[in-house]
Amino acid sequence: MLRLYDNHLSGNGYKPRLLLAHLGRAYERVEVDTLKGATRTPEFLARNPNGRIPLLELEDGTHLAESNAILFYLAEDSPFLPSDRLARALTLQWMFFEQYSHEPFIAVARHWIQHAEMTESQRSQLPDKRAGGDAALAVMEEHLREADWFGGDGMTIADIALYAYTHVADEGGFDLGSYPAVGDWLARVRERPGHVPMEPVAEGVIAPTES
Ligand SMILES: N[C@@H](CCC(=O)N[C@@H](CS)C(=O)NCC(=O)O)C(=O)O
Repeated sequence: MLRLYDNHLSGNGYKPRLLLAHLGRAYERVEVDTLKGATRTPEFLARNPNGRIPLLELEDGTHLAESNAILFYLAEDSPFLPSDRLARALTLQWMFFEQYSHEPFIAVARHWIQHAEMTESQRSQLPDKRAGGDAALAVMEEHLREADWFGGDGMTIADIALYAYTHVADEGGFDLGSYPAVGDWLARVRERPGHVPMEPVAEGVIAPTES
């Protein structure tokens, strides 16, 4: 059985949780206390030298890190990864956008505000995080004025990657009301049959659900 090392507060961890729910695949979920350094122990570093969740352990014991690589692996042969060459590349385009232009601003601002005591240095960087996050949301808004989804004609792993931290962007101080097309897209993702919310998160073996 697949095993997912995860943390219940993590949007990066939520990405594979949401895809696995849509695929109706059973897996074992292991909660890792990232705030207490549990990703930096010798045992965890032996599984992922980069010391981060999410981490997928395959049936043969191989480990796969990086949330979007995990999505790509799991989505093979499913409608969430288009077979058309250009649509596949556009799906990757938006997933790289998520990692470089979106997550470092929106997820980090949320993390600082919600889950940790902010340092002086973090407080001084917050305006730049806000500006970067708003720039990413504006790019998404522009795309969604013309298209329903990112990457393909239907929902793809690019939508899952972008949904994870966009739907909680308000927790990072972002005003989603300024991005109406993003709001409509969030509702489309949320209303898709088989959707699971980010929280609460079950422990142990997660049984397949209808998709
Ligand atoms: N680029 C990575 C980022 C993963 C990441 O930042 N994970 C955080 C939780 S969201 C983590 O494990 N932090 C604990 C640590 O750095 O020790 C991905 O997309 O999976």
